[in-house]
Amino acid sequence: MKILTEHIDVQGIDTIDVFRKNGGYKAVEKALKTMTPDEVTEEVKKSGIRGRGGAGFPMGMKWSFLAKPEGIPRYLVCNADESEPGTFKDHYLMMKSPHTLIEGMIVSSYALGANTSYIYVRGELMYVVNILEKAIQEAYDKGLLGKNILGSGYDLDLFVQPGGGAYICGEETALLESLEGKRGNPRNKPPFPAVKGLWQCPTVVNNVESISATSWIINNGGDEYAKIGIGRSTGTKLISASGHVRKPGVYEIPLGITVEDFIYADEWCGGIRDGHKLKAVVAGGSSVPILPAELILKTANGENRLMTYESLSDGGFITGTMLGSGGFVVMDETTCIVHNTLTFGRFYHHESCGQCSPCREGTGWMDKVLYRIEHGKGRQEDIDLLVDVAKKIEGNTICPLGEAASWPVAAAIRHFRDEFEWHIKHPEKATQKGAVFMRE
Ligand code: L3W
Ligand code: SF4
Repeated sequence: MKILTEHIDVQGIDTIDVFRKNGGYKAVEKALKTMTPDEVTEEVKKSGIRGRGGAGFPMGMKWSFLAKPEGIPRYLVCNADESEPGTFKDHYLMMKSPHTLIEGMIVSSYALGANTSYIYVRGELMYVVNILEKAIQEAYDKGLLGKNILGSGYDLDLFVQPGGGAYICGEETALLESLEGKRGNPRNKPPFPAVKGLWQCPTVVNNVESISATSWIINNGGDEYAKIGIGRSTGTKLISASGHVRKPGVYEIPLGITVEDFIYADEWCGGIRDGHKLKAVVAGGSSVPILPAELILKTANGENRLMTYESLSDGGFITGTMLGSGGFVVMDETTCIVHNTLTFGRFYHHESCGQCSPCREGTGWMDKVLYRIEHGKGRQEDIDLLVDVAKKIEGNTICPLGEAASWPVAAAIRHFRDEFEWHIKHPEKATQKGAVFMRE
């Protein structure tokens, strides 16, 4: 079942003519000519789709929170600042089929009553900015953007903004600050963007994948979308699979397949690379807790774990994790968990915006302590020190980056404590480069 990627390999799908020949822009015609904005919102609510950027917040509910004061403009902002380590699905979709996102932007902006919308693209992806700008020009030329779209009386201008080149600009309020031309520092919430967003006006911030799915929902109906998936995990999800699998790549899966199938079936990742076995998985991008092989395949009560929001988080952060942004990083037995934790920890230290002390100082502490463990200078008490610092960050910061930094460290120690101890007990094995130690 492919919703977003059905035509992704058709030659020329990045051009408007080929995109239209393959059914593109039908949702714009349907929504703008035959539906009211509220009817479009209703279909999105019925679909049950949850935000695909990482938090999984119900999209229709977010739209219904949008304040609509008289005479104040409203905005739709697409969060295309995809920077989460292990996550590269929005990049893939925009690069291969830019009109899929543009069509979703038109339908969604219409539903929200926005006449100006933005796509904020990760600054490093200038070639994607160029692809989108070319496609947007094509849409203007065909009367799908601009004044009186397809004679419907609805006007929309769509802009692409290259991002500020920092991971934190993907946090929705930092993104809005950056879009306003300021340093990308997250704002305190509430007020949520739905009430005070861009230029202090009501704003919806949605992920690329979420917005792109709205066209299929309008063409086929929210109820049809809700039939795909299981329970509150409806529809399909793009998963970026990387690491030690035989076939890394971006896959569109129906939510609800088993994790085991996703890793081992030929249709998806095709199993672990030859001669190796599964050790651990980071299922939803670097911000979510790592799980060892036995827990990623089965929940704590022995059931098959599914690729759904609920099943992956079953057991909370004791035996579970999160679907997050779908950055599925697979590690085999050659992976050193301490090295991996240090790599992620260093990333968050580098990317912390520095506004709140628990995150600014805590990520630095964790980086330093992890570095010394990895380099043969660790002390036994460092392991509990790391857990303590992680706990002190959690819940005490303005934005989720603090937690994103602390959860993976706490989870790595919870599930692989012996590996941290092994590093501390064997300083003689450290090398100048920071040895990648294996379990003996
Ligand atoms: C109005 C309310 N709106 C919540 C909105 C809120 C936001 C959405 C979800 O973090 C996570 C983070 C990363 N009235 C509302 C309301 N909203 N209550 O709902 O909000 P929230 O706070 O749950 O999450 P968030 O701030 O959006 C996102 C995790 O995702 N993550 C990050 C991935 C990074 C990428 C990337 O690079 N593309 O995806 C991965 O797991 O750690 O926990 O819109 O305004 N009462
Ligand atoms: Fe900045 Fe970290 Fe505070 Fe977020 S948690 S606002 S990244 S210092």
